[in-house]
Amino acid sequence: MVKKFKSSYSGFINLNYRPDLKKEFIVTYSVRPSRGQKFFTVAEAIAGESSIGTWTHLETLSLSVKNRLSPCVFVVDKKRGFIKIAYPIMLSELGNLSQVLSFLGGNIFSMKIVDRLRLEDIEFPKKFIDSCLGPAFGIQGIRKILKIKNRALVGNIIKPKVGLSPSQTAQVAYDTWMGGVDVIKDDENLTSMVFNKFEHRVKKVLAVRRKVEKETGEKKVFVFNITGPVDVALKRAKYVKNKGGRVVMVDIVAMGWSAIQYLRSQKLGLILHGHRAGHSMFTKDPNQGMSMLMLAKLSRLAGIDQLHTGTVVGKMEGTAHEVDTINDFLKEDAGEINYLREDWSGLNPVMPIASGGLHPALAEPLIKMLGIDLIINFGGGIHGHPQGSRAGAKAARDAVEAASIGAPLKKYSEDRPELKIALEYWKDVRN
Ligand code: CAP
Ligand code: MG
Repeated sequence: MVKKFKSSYSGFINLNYRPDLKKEFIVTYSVRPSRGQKFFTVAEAIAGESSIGTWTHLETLSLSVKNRLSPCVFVVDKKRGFIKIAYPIMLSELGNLSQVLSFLGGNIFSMKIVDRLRLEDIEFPKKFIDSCLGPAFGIQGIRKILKIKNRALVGNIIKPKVGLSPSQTAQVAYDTWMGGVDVIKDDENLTSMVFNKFEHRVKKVLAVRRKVEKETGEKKVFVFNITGPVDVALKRAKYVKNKGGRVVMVDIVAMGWSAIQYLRSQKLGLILHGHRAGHSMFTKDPNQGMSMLMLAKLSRLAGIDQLHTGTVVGKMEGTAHEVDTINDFLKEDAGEINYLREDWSGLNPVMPIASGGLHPALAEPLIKMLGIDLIINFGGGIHGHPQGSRAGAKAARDAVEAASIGAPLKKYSEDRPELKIALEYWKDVRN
């Protein structure tokens, strides 16, 4: 008689286990089992399916493999709906973020016994962190290029998002830089379009940047969006570097970790700006997908120097606690949701970017909440100023300067007409 088979999803729970970040990943998942499924069974299936197990017994699964590669579920919190699993580092390929995602964010999300699943956090072993390149510039490198020490950086997104020609873009950039902005960027959906070819835009804008730097005596940067197939993106990045540019942008969700790691490995000597457009496809539902903190960790490992993380007060989702936790992590401090503190000392810190629905009055609460290691990006909040982009930029710069030194905004605006107008114009806007 044929004996009844047992799945290879068993033997992975030990609530007395003490994990060791030196040789294990510690992973937190929020879990909601499907109807009729037991929490512990689901927890074990998650551990098994993401490592050495499958739905049935395996004649090929040796004791030696089990001993070396078994994960261990060491926290099962049924009430709050989360589990923690320690995975041996050998289950990963050092330096390969795509593999990490197939491993910890793979099949388990499709299992029928799981109703909702969210990858909340991975605490990485130091050996894995050190196997990744991380940001080439980071916060200090960015500040050094711009020669700005003691204030938040003033950013701008050219608006409209798409539609301007290269010459019009350069003209808007001129006005905005002259008004006092430090960092100007392409929008996420502008790459090389029929009305605005990439190379043409780079030439026009960089010619203007040189002129502005001469006229103002300040350093300025423009963030060119190189998003596309990776060979095209690399060609564009090299073009920017050749023409004297300093920063390129990748839409990280659209391009993926493989592309970002590849671009970073090319040692281009360019700051990498990470736009997170599309992240809400998997971060927005609090019970499903992946947390924004995870996206930030992967970005830092991959080599993003400056990353959009949310504004709290702007037009996009993101609570104060969430944005603060992410920014603290990027800037080095471990956020309080970490169970054991990872050691990221080997990789440069990342500059967080607040963007989306911002106008000058919002610089104050933002800096109070998030500190001055921050790029504050204004799009509509500069180009929508009733007196135009240059005045809008001046108002934004004044507001960021005031907030960076803790000066009351209203008083600061008394002899700064552009700021005064902006405060009045957008006074009822709380996105
Ligand atoms: C902002 C923006 C940014 C988003 C990104 C936009 O423009 O250019 O891409 O804010 O969001 O297209 O909406 P406005 P996040 O300043 O005119 O709103 O940083 O949250 O990823
Ligand atoms: Mg945008």
